[in-house]
Formats: sequence, structure tokens, C-alpha cells
Amino acid sequence: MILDVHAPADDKDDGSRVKIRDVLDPEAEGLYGAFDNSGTAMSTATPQTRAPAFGDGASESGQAVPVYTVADILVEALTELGVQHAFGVIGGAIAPFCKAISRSKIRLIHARHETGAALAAMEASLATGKLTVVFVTTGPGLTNSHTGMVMARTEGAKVLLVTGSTSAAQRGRGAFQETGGTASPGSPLFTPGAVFHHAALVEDPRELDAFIARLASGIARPNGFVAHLGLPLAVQTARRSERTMPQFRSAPPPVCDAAAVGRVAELLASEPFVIWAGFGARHAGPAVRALAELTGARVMATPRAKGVIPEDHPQYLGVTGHGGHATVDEYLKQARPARALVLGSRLGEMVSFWSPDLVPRDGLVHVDLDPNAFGAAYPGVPTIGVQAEIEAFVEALIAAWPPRSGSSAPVAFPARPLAELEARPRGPVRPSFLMQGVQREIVEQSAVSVIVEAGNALALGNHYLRFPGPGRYRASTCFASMGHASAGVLGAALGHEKAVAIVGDGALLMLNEINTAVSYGLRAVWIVLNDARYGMIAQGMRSIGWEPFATDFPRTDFVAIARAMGADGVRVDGEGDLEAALRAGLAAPGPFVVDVIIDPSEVVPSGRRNQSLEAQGVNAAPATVDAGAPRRR
Ligand SMILES: Cc1ncc(C[n+]2csc(CCOP(=O)(O)OP(=O)(O)O)c2C)c(N)n1
Repeated sequence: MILDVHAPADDKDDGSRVKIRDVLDPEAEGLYGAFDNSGTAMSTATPQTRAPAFGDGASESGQAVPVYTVADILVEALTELGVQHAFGVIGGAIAPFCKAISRSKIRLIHARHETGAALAAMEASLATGKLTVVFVTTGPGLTNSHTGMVMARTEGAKVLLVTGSTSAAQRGRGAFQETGGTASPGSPLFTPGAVFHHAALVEDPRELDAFIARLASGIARPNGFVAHLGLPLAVQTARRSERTMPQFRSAPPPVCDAAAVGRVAELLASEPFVIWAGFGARHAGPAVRALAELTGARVMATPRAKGVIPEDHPQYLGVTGHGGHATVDEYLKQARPARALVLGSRLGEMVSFWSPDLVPRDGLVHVDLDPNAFGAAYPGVPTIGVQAEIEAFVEALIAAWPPRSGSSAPVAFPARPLAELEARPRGPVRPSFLMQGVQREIVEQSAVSVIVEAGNALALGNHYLRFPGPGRYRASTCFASMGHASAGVLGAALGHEKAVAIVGDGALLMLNEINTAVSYGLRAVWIVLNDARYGMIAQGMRSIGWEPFATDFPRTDFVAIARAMGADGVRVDGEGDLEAALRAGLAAPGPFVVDVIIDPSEVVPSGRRNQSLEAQGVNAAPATVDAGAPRRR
């Protein structure tokens, strides 16, 4: 008979701490034999073998001592670190960890695909600012999560991937979905590097302390942290007599030294400059606005920085890069500021298209936490790199700004309002008309967040939507996996009162988590650009002189799909129906699809993306090896 103790489902003190009792929880006991590694329910017979016990359950005096499973210890530590949500798909190899989550304060969201779970977790983290957990099983569970983890890294989220792995005694013997050890030699999935800031396969329960300490210090960083913890099944259920709680408390972000700020202030005050705000400035909205108003500098934003200063602010110029605004180029040509102050952007392709037109004559003052950003996109342009956290830097710059400096904006440059479109009586909905509707009915009438999908939605959102503040618009301009918005909207909905995804029909067919949203009653809305094709690909092919091939697919009825999965929806065949449909989406108490039949002939404002593809050799190799590397003009 086993006399050690176990943490039962309903036995909590303050709702987060696991209390210990000296009987074995029969429900948890059954769990060890309850699944095969694919998650299929099997017999619940009492298992013949038990995981090894760390802590023997009895002191020398014969008194029972508390013993905790590693899974419970980990979940308690994660709760302490602020985790609110865990997304994933359960399989046998991760079942004990999931069980521990299910009896904690952390909300467990059981998704339909690991990629969807990971993308939703990423968006939940970005919406809440909290570490979010992804749980997956061995083998395909782990590999399916990979895209989401890469995206989480590129989007600056705080995500911990917890994966089951094969217990040591079964490794190398053809274990089902075998993962870890010799089955994954040197795998980047278990190694810190381009995807994971930190990764470990914990073989001994005592290693957990170091992992949790590393996690605690990692999530204190201002620019995201993505970690992977592989837990063999036997380790999840192993027991220790001591819990491990994170002792680390966050340190203030690094600030650059006052002398460097002073030199930058002198330099920028000497001649007109423009502010180029990036994703890294998203938490520094008030400071960036104050700097602009103090100095008179105009502000341009990367797509992910939309709303850093209100997009109707008189000093705001517009968006750069994909879906960007001509007003930006026109201003730079007319006003000819001397420098750009870049705040928290790598200035990559979809943000700049590496265009020399966006670089003022004396180059860039580039502020970023990551020094690898300096000179990367524009290696030939004079750049002063300042390694600092953006808000702290901008506040220091304001404090150091020389009194009586002149305005940086000698050219009066009115923002050009968007044309007002009338609903046309027949024909499918023009994408521009749809976006006008989204702006009026959703952005201006509510505080919901809007997330745009990889595809035409990305350029449309960047170009047509105008946000009064930061934190309501999500777009991916780095990794941009289809499914980002269609699944990510679940996480965004958990962090806001409601979230709206603008998605292509192809993306929603590739990956949807509508059914998961129904399971949990999430207030997620999908506005579908239903054009029965991979529209961005078809338009892209045309723009580089190709006749589109293989881009069409059968028209899909997404309202029928939504209803079949327990959600609701409405179809929009013409522009006259749009307003009411968007209002219905906004008012819907649960998951809702607005299926909009789109006019595929209206070319979306994708900026220079297709020219950029040509410059990279989509039709022929670039003419010279120097092509695409802009230099000082
Ligand atoms: C996972 C993944 N595969 C392929 C792509 C390349 N890609 C970008 S947009 C696109 C087509 C999008 O079509 P759809 O979702 O129907 O949206 P539309 O452009 O028609 O609005 C493809 C295949 C991608 N971004 N992500």
C-alpha cells in the first residue's frame, strides 16, 4: 500500500496553494493508467507501477511529511508568477501536469490544435502582459506547437511551453511518440537559441528550482521571454517534500547613461527630426506623445505601433511599410528632416521595405533594448545606437531637452483624411468599404481589440484603421503565420472585453479555433474576407506580371461552419448589409462569424511588398549584388 500523500482536486486553502493530505487521491491515481500517449482514454484500472517518490512521505519520527508532485509544485510556482491562462491539447504524456492545472486557479483552455493553442497563448500574453502557458504532449504535440513558439518569440510575448516527454526508462525502446534524450538529440526544441530564450529537459525534480528561477528573471524582462520545459512523465508525477517558489523580484529596466541622453538631445535639437515609433514603443505612448509635442517632431509608426500616439493627432504622419501611407514619404520629401529617432523597431522588410526614402539625410538615432537591431536593416546608413528601454529613454530625453530649442516641424503638413465611401447598391463588398465599416462600427464604437490575419487583412488593417491609443491593434509583420489571428483572437478575447479578428477565408480554413471559443464562451468575432481564393497571393502574382495559378478554392459558407460548431454568424452579400452585420458581431454574447463576400478585384494597398519580392529575385536574380542595400543619400 502506498502511504505517501497527494494533492486532491478540491483541496486548496487560498485557492492557489495546494494542501496536502495523507491519502492517495483515487482520481489522480487512475490518471496514470488513464491515457495512452495519443490522449485516447483507456482503462482506469489501478496502475501496477508508480512514479518514483522524492521525499519518502514519513519523517524519522514516523510523522507523515508533506510530499508534492512535481506537476503541482510547478503549477503553484506558475500561479505565483502570475500565470492566468494555459492553452494546449492534452495527451497521456502531459496529463499529470494538465491535471495539476485543472485544480489550480489557472484557467485551462483545451484547444483543437497545438498551433492554435500556442498562437492564442501568445496573444493572451500580449493582451494581459502575463506569462501564459502552453501544454502539449510528446511527438506531434511538440512539433505542432513550434510555429506558435517562433511567433511568440518574434512578437515579444511571455510564453512557457511545457511538454511531456518520454520517461528515461522507456527511451530508446520504441516508445510511442518518443521524445527527449536520444530521440531528440541536439534538437533546437530543447536548446536555448533562436526560438527559446531558455529551454531544458528536466530529468530530476530537483532541477525544477533552477528552471523556475530562470523563468522568473526572464519574464521580468520588458521585451518578452519564451521558454520550453520538457517534463518526462515520470518526473511530472515524482514527489518532493519541498515546494519551490520563485524568489526573484523584478529589477528595473536598464536606462542608458545621462551623458548619452544629453548628447542625443543636443544632436536632435540642432536640426529637425522625425520620430519613427516601433513595437518596442507600444508601452511608451504618453512619453512619445509628450516628446513629439515638446519638440514639434512629426511621428510615423510601424504597423505594430499603430496608436502609440493617437492616429488623428495633428503631428501623426501615418504608417510605414506594409499597407503604409503615402503621407509619410511625401512629408519626408518635402520637410527633409535631418534625422529619424527610431524607437524600438528592427526596421525590417514589412516595416520599411528597406526603402532609402524613409531615411533622412543624416541617418538614424536608433534606440532599442537589443543592440542587434542597430545597423541591421540599413547597414549603409549612419546610425547612432542607444541601448535602452524606450519609455525610460524618452522620459530622460524630455528631461534633457535644451530649453528654447526651435520646433522640428518647419513644414505645415496636413494629414489627408480617408475618402468617404457610399454603399454601392449591388455587387460584393469592396475591402476598403469593409474597413470603413470596421472603423466606424467597431474601432470607434467600442474598446475591443482588433487583430489582423496574415493575408490581405494585414495591409487593409494597417492602412485603413485608425486607433486612438495603443494596445488595441495586433498585426504580425515578422513571422506572420496564417492562423495568427484566426486562433490568436481567443487569447486576445481573454485579455480584453472582446476581440475581433479580420481573417482571410484561406486562413480560417487552415486553422480555426471557433469550436474552442464555443467551449469556453469566449467573446471572439471573426470577420471573414470571403473571396474564395488566396487573395493576397493572387494579387501578388498579378502585380509582378504573373497570371494567378492555383489560388482559387471553393466558396465556403462560414456561417454554416460557425453554426455547425455551436457559434453563430451572419453573411454579408452586399455593402448595404454590412453595418447591421458588424453591429451584430459587436453585440454577440459569444463567438460570432461575420462572413463578408469580398470583391477580389479591388487591389489592397500592400505598399512595396511586391516590388520588394522582385528586388529579392522572384522573377530573376537582382541585377547586382548591391541591390536592396540602401546607402546614405
Ligand atoms: C502558415 C503560412 N503559410 C503560407 C503563408 C503565405 N501566405 C500569406 S497570405 C496567403 C494567402 C492568404 O489567403 P486568405 O487567407 O484567403 O486571405 P486573403 O489574402 O484572400 O484575404 C498565404 C498562402 C503564410 N503567411 N503562412
